[in-house]
Amino acid sequence: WDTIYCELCEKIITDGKRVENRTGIDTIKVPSAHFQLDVGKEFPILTTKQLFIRQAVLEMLWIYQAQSNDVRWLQERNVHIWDLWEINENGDWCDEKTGAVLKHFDPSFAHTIGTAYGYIVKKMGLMDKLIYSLKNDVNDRRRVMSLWQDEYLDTAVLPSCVWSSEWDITDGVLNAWVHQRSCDVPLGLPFNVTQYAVLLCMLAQVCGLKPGTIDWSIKDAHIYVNQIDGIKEQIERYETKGSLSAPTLWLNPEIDDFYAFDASKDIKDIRLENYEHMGKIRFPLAQ
Ligand code: THF
Repeated sequence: WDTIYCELCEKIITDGKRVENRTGIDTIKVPSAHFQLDVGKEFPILTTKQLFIRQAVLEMLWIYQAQSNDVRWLQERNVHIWDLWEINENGDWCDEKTGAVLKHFDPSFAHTIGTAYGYIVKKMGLMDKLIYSLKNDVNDRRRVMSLWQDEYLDTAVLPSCVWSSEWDITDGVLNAWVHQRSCDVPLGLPFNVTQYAVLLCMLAQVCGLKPGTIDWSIKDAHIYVNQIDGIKEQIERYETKGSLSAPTLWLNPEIDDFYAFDASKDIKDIRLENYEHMGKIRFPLAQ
């Protein structure tokens, strides 16, 4: 996964076009990127930088298990990656630096990110439908989980970036196809890939399947211009040291209900074993 990742970064830096966007910090972007990972063979997590697995897994559980849009759920667990998109008491979403109101929402959305991610999963009953199909309709070809629901886009602070996943069973193996409309390659993508790999393994375990492949499709893969130095450092690490051997994911084997995996601060039913990495790289986050 480090190889695929660093090659994508390299491609963005060499072929990418510099563009403006809503955040005010330019990106260099390529319009599309695709790759496939075999989670059954090797657990995908970057080793050329430290990936914060606890935060990544909790964000995934927030969306798919708790099915929440409440940022306090994350904050209570010491995860602060959504703080910049929290609607305040007055219903306002504000610019982190100037305090200017970027968008106003109904105050009933206070402390949430509005109608995106976990809100949609819950509203549409997406997770229950998926699990039912995985357990009861092995040959189903309609397992599309779409977080992109037109009537809910206006009331979302940020419409879901990873917005769809499709789930395939072939010969007892569970495979996923994930689609991302906009991809912050330094910060978002390493989290997202590892999260979906964990989700795939959890679903495989509770549905009596083996974990298989993840195909990942990105539209607009970008690096913010203030992240380029960090990415060059990461590519340099890869070129001089290669990558380290992948860790293994441990899931508590006694759990056979997706909703029973512990989602407290220390996620004790989900653990990485032997995770070696080359240390943190700090990347700025564009609001
Ligand atoms: N906005 C932007 N500009 N990029 C994103 O990746 C992004 N997300 C979520 C919503 N809006 C986004 C937020 N996800 C980190 C990771 C994921 C995030 C936001 C922030 C982050 O800062 N990670 C650091 C360290 C975290 C820590 O120290 O705990 C890292 O080094 O990985 C797309 O999902």
